[in-house]
This record gives sequence, C-alpha cells and structure tokens, in this order.
Amino acid sequence: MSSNLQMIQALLNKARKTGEKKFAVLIDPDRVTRPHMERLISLAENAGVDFFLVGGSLVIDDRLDFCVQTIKQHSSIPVILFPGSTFQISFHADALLFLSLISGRNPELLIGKHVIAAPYLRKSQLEVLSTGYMLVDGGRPTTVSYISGTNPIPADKPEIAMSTALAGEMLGMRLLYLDAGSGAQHPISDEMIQAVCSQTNAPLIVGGGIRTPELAFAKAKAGADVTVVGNILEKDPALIKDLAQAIHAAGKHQIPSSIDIDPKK
Ligand code: 1GP
Repeated sequence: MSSNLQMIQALLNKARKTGEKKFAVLIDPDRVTRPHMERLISLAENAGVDFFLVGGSLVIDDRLDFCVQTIKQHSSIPVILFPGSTFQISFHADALLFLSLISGRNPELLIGKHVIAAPYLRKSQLEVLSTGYMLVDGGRPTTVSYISGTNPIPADKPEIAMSTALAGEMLGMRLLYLDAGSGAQHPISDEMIQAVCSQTNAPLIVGGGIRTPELAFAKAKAGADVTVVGNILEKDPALIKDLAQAIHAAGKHQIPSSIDIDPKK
C-alpha cells in the first residue's frame, strides 16, 4: 500500500514536466490465469514496466484481490486499480483511478458511483487519483461503451476531446485518460493526443488498441505520458520488452533499433 501520500500523482506530474514516458500494463482479472500472470509479472519486471493497471469494464469472477496480491507478492511495480464498477476496489493496491466518465452524460458515472465509493475509499490507504476519463470511438462498440450506456467521442473530432479534457481539468481533475476501449480496432489518433496535450497540463494516459511498439512509440511521442497496453499481452506477453523500450525511448527522443519508424515523422 502507498505509504507516501500522493506518490503516484507526484511521479506523473514530474513525468509530464520532464517529458519522461511511462508504460502501464493492463490486467483484466477475468482473463488471466496464475501461470500467465506470473510470466507477465516477471517479463514486466525485466522490461522496466512502470505500473500495473488492474480492472475491466465487466469483471465477472471474484479475482481482483487474487490478481493484485499475486502482483504484490512477485513485484515492486506499483498497482493502480482501473475500476469498471464500485465492486472493483482492493485495499491491497497502491492507488485507484477515481474515474469520472466526462465524455458521457450518464450521471451515475459522472458522480453517482463516486458518492457511494468515497467514504469507503477514505478509510483505505489507497492513493485516490482524480481522473477525467474520455471514451473515444475505436471503430467498434466496446464493453465499456455498452456498459456505460454512453456515446464515445467521434475519433475524428480532436476538438471535442480537447474541450472535454480542458473542462475536466478546470473542474479539478488531476489526470486525463483517453481510451479507445480494450481491443479497439483503431487506437486514439496522434492528432487527438496532440490536441489534448497542447491545451492541458494534467498528465495524460492513453490506451485502447495499441498492439505494436511502433504504435506505442507514436502515442507516447504525440503526448501520452502513460501508454496503456492490455489485450495484445494476453496473446503475446513477450512483446512487453519491445513495448517498454519503444515507450521509454519516446521520452528520450530516441528511436529504438527494434522498431521501424520514419524519423522524419
Ligand atoms: C483499455 O486502455 C486500455 O481500457 C487498454 O486497451 O486492451 O486494447 O490494450 P487494450
């Protein structure tokens, strides 16, 4: 559990200022077995992964605590909860993304669930990270768009994402998350990331449909302070190393030899 108050927020604020890029691996508790998790954790430790995000839009099995505790037993990488509902709180984690779905107009996900969770969180040691969460059309309906009953921001409207992010920041949200949804066909465009990043100061998390080191590099370079990858690692955990290298290199303005990118872009 986090001993230092607001430790992760401070780390992300610093990354935002210095241009250092962070890599978060998303684990959906419903979709991992113990052997798979242990392999992923060991690969993540070796690759220098910065955070684990744990959660899902619809977690059916009661495996959240098991998942968080397994990571804690085997690794010192901070664990941040990415809850799809008020059921997804584990006191064994370090922090929790306190997500307000600001791209949607569902009052329950803007403030309702938060009222229920707040007193419970107050009693925990979890670092609560106030996050303006924006769902963006990733080319096909995702679990999160269905479950939340909200329309995602159109993928080709960076100005809507920018205005939404700005409003979230003005309301006091200290992190912003642009998500195309897990398994999205198309990740968030570089243009949209740039638009949000150029007008806001809060650290920006970007995820959904990022499947290659090239894409991860491009998203980090466009302005993602934290790049999140989940789905593809369920099929190909060994990709962690190249993803970590690509994301971290974007912060150092280097192009890693393992990826094929036009340096003029
Ligand atoms: C989804 O941003 C995350 O909420 C990660 O998406 O599983 O498609 O990598 P993927």
